[in-house]
Amino acid sequence: MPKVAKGETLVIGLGVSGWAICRHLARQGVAFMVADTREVPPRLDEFRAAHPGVALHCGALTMLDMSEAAEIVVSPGVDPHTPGLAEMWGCRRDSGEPLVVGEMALFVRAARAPIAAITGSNAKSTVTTLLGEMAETAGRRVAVGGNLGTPALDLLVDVPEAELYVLELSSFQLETTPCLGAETAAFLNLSEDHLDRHGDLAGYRAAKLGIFRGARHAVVNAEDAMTWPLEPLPAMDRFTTLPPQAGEWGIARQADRDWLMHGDTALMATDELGLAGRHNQANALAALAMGRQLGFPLDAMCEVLRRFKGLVHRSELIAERDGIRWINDSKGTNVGATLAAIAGLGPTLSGRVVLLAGGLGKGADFTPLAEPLARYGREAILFGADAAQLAAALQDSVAVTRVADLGAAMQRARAIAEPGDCVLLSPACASLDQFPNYMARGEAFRQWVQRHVEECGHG
Ligand code: UMA
Ligand code: ADP
Repeated sequence: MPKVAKGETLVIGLGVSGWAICRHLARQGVAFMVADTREVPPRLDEFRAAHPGVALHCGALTMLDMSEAAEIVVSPGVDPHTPGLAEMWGCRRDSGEPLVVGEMALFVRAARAPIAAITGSNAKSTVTTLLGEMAETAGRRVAVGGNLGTPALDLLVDVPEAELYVLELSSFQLETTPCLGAETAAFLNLSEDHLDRHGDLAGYRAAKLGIFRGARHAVVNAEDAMTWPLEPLPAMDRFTTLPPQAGEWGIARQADRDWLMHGDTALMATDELGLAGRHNQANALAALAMGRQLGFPLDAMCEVLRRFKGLVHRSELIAERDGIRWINDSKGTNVGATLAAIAGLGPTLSGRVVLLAGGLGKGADFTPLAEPLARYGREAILFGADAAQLAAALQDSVAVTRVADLGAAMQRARAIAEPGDCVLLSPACASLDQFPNYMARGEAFRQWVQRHVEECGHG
C-alpha cells in the first residue's frame, strides 16, 4: 500500500482549494504528498507538470497509509468521515493541534491582517461582497475571497499588502478550522442545507458555529437563535428586520418610509438601497454592523448600499416582456433561499409566481415551500433528480408539472405565464445532476430567455 512519508504533509483533494493548498505549501518549502478519492481527478496532468516530484495517490483513501503524516490538509468537498480519513479525524499532533485540518487553518497561521468572516445558509456572498466594497470605499486595502471567488490561501500572494481579509466561509471550511480568531464574524441565518454531509441540522449548525472560535466580535440574527454562539463573546451585535431594541440593527417606519436603524438612530431609507427585498435589508444591516466594528465611516458604507445592485444568479432580473418578468435565482440552492425569493417577490406581483425548481435536494425537507406557493404560486415546474420529492411536498398546495430538464421547464413556463407573473428559477436544489454548477444553470436560463423570450416574445 502507498504511504505518506514520515513527517510529510498530506493534501487531500485536487480541486480549487487543493491547488491553492499545494501552491502555499510549495511556497513555504513544506514537503507534501497529494491524494484524491477519484481515480482520475480533473487537471491531473497539469498538476503533475506544475508539481513534478510530488507523490500522488488517486482512489480510495483506505488504500493509502497516512499513519505517519505530519499533518493532513483536507479540501472542503471531502468529508472528514470518509473511510480511510475518518480514523485520523479527531487525532492530535505532538503539538496538541488537530492532525486533520482544512485550508483555513493554514491561512490563519500565515495571515498578517485581521479577518472579517461571514457564514450562514444564505446571503454569504452578498454580505461578503458588500463588506468588501465598503472596505474599499473606506480606503482600506482589502482582500476578498474564500468560498466565494479566490481561495483564501491565494489571497496571501494576490494581495500581499492586505490590511483586511473579508472571507466567505462554508460549513465545510469551518468544520476543519480549529481556531479562526476573526476580528468580526457573522452568522447570518440557518436553514437546511448540506444535510447529506452533516447528518442533521444540529451537525450543520455545529460546523457553522466554528466561525466564532477565537472571534473578538460577533454579528448574529436576532430573529434566528440558531445563529447565536453557544458561549458569550467579548462583543456581539444583533440585526433584525423588526424595529430594533437598544443597540440592535433593525428596520423602523418613520415619516411613511422604512429606515435602516442602529438603535434609535435612522441611517438610511430602505427605498434608497440598490438591492431589493426584505432579505436584502437584513443583509445590509449585517454588513453595516461588521463595517462599524471595523471602523468604516457610515457615509462610505451607505454609498455602497445605494450603489450595489446585487450579484448575478441571485434574484437577477433577466428580462421583462409582455408583462412577464424572468428572474434568475439559480444560486437558490436550498429551501431557505427559495423561500426568501418567493416571499420577497410574491407581494410585489400583480400576477403569480411560476417556479422552476429541482435538482439535487441534499436531503432537505421541501414542505416549507408549500405555504408561500399556495399564496403566491401559479405552478411549480419541476425537473432533475429530486423532482419527485418536491412534487410530493408541493402538489397539495399548488399546481405541479414534472418535466425532464430546465429547457422543458422554460417552454412550459412560457406557455402558461400570464401578464403580471414572474417566471422564477429558484431551484431549492444543487445543480450537479444536470449542470457543472449553479452558474451554468443560471447561464442556461439567461440564454434561453434571450433566445426565446426577448427575440420572439410570448406569442
Ligand atoms: N472531490 C472528490 N474527491 C476528492 C476531492 C474532491 O470526490 O478527493 C469532489 C467533491 O466531493 C466535490 C468536488 O470534488 O464534489 C469539489 O470538491 P473540492 O473540495 O475540491 O472543491 P474546490 O474545487 O476546492 O472548491 C471549494 C468549494 N467547493 C466545495 O466546498 C464543494 C468552492 O465553493 C469554493 O469556491 C472553493 O473551494 C474555494 O474556496 C463552491 C461551493 O459549492 C462554490 N461551496 C458550497 C456552497 O457554497 O454551498 C459549500
Ligand atoms: P450564499 O453565498 O450564502 O449562497 P448568496 O448571497 O449567494 O448567498 O445568495 C444565495 C441565495 O440566497 C440567493 O438565492 C439569494 O436570493 C438568497 N438570499 C439572499 N439573502 C438572503 C437572506 N437574508 N435570507 C435568505 N435567503 C437569502
